[in-house]
Amino acid sequence: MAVSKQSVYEPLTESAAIALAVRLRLFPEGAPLVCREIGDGNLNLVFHIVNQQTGKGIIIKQALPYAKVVGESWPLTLKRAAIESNALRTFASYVPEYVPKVYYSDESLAITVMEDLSHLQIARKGLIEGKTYPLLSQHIGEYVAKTLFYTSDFGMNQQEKKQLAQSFVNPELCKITEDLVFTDPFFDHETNNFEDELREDVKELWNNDELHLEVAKLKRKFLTEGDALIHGDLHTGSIFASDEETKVIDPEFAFYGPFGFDLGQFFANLLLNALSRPEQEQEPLFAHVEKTWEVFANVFSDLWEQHNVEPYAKTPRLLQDVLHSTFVDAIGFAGCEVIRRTIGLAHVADLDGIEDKEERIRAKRHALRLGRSLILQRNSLNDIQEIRSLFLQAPLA
Ligand code: SR1
Ligand code: MG
Repeated sequence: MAVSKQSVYEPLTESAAIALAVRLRLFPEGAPLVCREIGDGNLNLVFHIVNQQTGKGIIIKQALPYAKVVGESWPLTLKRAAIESNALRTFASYVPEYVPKVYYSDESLAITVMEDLSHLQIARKGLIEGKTYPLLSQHIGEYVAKTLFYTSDFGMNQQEKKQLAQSFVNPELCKITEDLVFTDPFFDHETNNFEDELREDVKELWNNDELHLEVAKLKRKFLTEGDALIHGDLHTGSIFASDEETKVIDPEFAFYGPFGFDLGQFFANLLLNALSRPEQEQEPLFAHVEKTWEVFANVFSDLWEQHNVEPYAKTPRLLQDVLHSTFVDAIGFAGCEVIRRTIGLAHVADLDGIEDKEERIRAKRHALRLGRSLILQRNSLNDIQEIRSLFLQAPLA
């Protein structure tokens, strides 16, 4: 459907969202429609419109001109809605089974109209309830491998890649990650938010020069390495799942970034969930971290062998070198994500939802030590299974 250029931005209400769906003829004429705003993320409005006769629905997602999590004092570009719909369409060309269908988008209204995934559940919520999603790592490993490979200099025409990268320049959303993931948590910054009981542990991070050096190196990679079109915010709240299906949503942070970033964020959020569980229930999370990496490495390697457009593709050890640096970076990025979700501006319900305060503080202290170990020891890990040992040793680190 064509993108309208005349619309003037205004935040939708539930009735305006229904009127828009009717105007776009997304439902049969006269269908009894109901709408609810269901957005529970940090940034956007999300309208769920359902035809009461058939039960069929759609989602209208609209960007607000500010960050909802903070309020109107934090203005935020509406262009992120176009980045999101374009990223969904681009990813759909490689992994249609793992992204929602986009029916319509309007850059001026900052909306994306897409497939209703309400038969699935946000993976973070399900994991908190103790679900394990047996296919999650198989699906995410494949999703990441294909989206990274096919949008990189190895998988697509290298001139076209530069053009694609240009259309995903996303400075404002990248700045959020640069600040909230890589900078603020490592300094005494006003955006940080943590319990008083953690102050001594947090101060240790603020005063640790070795840690600062390693986070600075990771931040530099995020700032400068344009390997592939990455999702940019691949935490478990950006994934809808069931035991059979997985859909990755919300790529408004998409841009050309480092290969390891999406994997790192996903690993971190699995580990954050493990931190919130009793020891005997952590196994499925470790297994997901390991399987995601194994599937990623296998699928990426197959694509490399079969579809590589780079003349140096067959050079001995090049693939191993790319996989190794992706692995090391992913572990480091995971460490930054674990720390920022514990003491930074945007927390996760996995940890904040631990009701018993003592237990919560213990889990958060564990998280800080795990994050630090992931960052500092990333270069000496030999394989993905060693994340388990880091996790188990972290309380003593
Ligand atoms: C102000 S936005 C806070 C966080 O929410 C998004 O999902 C990103 O993770 C961002 O860092
Ligand atoms: Mg999001």
